[in-house]
Amino acid sequence: MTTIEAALGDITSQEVDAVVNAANSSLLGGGGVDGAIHAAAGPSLLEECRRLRETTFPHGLPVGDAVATGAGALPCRWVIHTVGPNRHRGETDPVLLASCFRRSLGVARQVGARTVAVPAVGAGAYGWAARDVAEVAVRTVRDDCDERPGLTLVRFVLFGDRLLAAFEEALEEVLGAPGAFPDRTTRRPEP
Ligand code: AR6
Repeated sequence: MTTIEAALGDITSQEVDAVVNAANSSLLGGGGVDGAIHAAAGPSLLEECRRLRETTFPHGLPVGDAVATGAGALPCRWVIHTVGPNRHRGETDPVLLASCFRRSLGVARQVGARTVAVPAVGAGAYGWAARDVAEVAVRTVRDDCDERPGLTLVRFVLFGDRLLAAFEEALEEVLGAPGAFPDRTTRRPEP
C-alpha cells in the first residue's frame, strides 16, 4: 500500500529515499526547486548532470521525461530530475505534466527507492495553476501506485498555504476522506 500525502515544507530537507526536481531540459540548474536542490546538494550534483548531458541526453532531457542522479549532500539517496511543460512556451497539454509524475515514480522504482518527495512540478516558473497541477499530480500518482507496487510513500512537498490547500482538495476529491478506502492500494494517512 502506498501512502499519498501532502505536506508544507522545503523539499531539500526531506528524509526520504528520493526527491523529485522540477528541472529544465538543460539539466544544468535554474531557480525555484531546481536552484534550491542544487544549492543544498553541492557541486557533485551539477557534475553528474553535466555527465548525463555528455552521454545520455546530448540534446537535453525531453519534456515529460525523468532521470535519476545521486543526491550529493542532500539527506536522500537520489534526485530524480523531470522537466515540466512550460506554458509560457505554449506547452499546455496536461498529458505532458502527468508524464512528469508517472515517469518520476517509474525511475524511483527502477533505482530502488521506496519513499519519494515530489514538488508541484510546473506550478512556478512554468506557469501552471496550482489546482491544475494538484489535480493532475494526485490522479496520476494514485493511478500509477494502484497499477504498480514498490513505493510505500509519495509525499507532495509544497511551498506555501495556497499550494497545500490545492493539494489537500485534490487528495480529498480523488482519494476521498482520510481512511475512507482501507482496501485501496493507495490511501491518505489518518489525520
Ligand atoms: N521546496 C518545495 N517547493 C518549492 C521549493 C522548495 N525548496 N522552491 C520552490 N518551490 P518551480 P517549474 C515550489 O519554478 O514551474 C527552474 O528555474 C514553487 O513555489 O521550481 O516546474 C527550473 O530550472 C512552485 O510551487 O518549477 C526550470 O527552468 C513549485 O515549487 C523552471 O524553474 C515549482 O516551481 C521549472 O519551473
